[in-house]
Amino acid sequence: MGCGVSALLQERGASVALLDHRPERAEYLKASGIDVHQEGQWWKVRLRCSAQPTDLGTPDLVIVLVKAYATASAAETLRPCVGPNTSVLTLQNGLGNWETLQRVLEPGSKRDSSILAGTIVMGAATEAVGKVRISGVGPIVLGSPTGDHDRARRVAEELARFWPRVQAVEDVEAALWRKAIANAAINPLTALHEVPNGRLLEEPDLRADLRKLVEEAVAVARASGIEPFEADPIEAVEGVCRLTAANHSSMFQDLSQGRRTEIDQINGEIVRRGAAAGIPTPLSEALVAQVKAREGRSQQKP
Ligand code: KPL
Repeated sequence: MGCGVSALLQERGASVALLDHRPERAEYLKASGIDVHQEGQWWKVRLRCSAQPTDLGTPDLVIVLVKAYATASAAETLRPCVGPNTSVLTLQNGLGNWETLQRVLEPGSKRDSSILAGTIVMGAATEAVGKVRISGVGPIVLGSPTGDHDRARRVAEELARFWPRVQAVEDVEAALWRKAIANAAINPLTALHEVPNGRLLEEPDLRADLRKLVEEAVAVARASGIEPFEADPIEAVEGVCRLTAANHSSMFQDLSQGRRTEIDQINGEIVRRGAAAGIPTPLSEALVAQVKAREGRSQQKP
């Protein structure tokens, strides 16, 4: 996602610098650029890239797209890039990312934080280092979880110059939960059964589990004071499956390639928050255990 989003923003005229924690990969991307496959064609984007945050100055906007288990260490790494006029926007999967960024980057601050949060829907798969296939670019929805709505609107306006659809919302927590609920239902099932997202609608057993996972997660959201969906939540998540039918979810890709998954930051968060609110989440809990067991069996790559 980091390579894909950087490449698309740079191609559309933004001045992008990519911060990659792996020095050898940063060097490679700097020298070779990013190859993007989109709508049947490969094209190349060259951009600034470094593993040294001090090489990259203090931009107007830092977008965080690392895996959700790496948010705290990414925040430590990117600290030198955060100047007085910098906003930091997480578009990661999972719950708890903006809180982690705020804890590391602005300890003690509660309101009008420079940390923004949002969601992005984009099908992206890494074919090799610096080679990314993009299969659909959806909107970015963002907002200020601490109430700095002017900042969120300014950033959304600026980002909309380079991204097809950007929406600033005041209730960003609902948007984060909507995405987390879709991920909590789609990702572990597709990863464990090794199917593309659309198959969850075709197999009756998988569809029943999908619905159960949505119900569990929505109950936890409601217990946390969030009403994530205006209409039917199950219909909404099934809509994501339809929209991304041919996609292999990020968790499917991670598990099948022996990488650590975001299960703890997606379903794990829902289980923990459910337990704190007295809401049972048995299916999510079972899938956390199954995904972790599979992670443990495959060779771990960071
Ligand atoms: O965000 C996704 C992911 O794979 O992580 C979805 C929306 C499920 C698309 O595949």
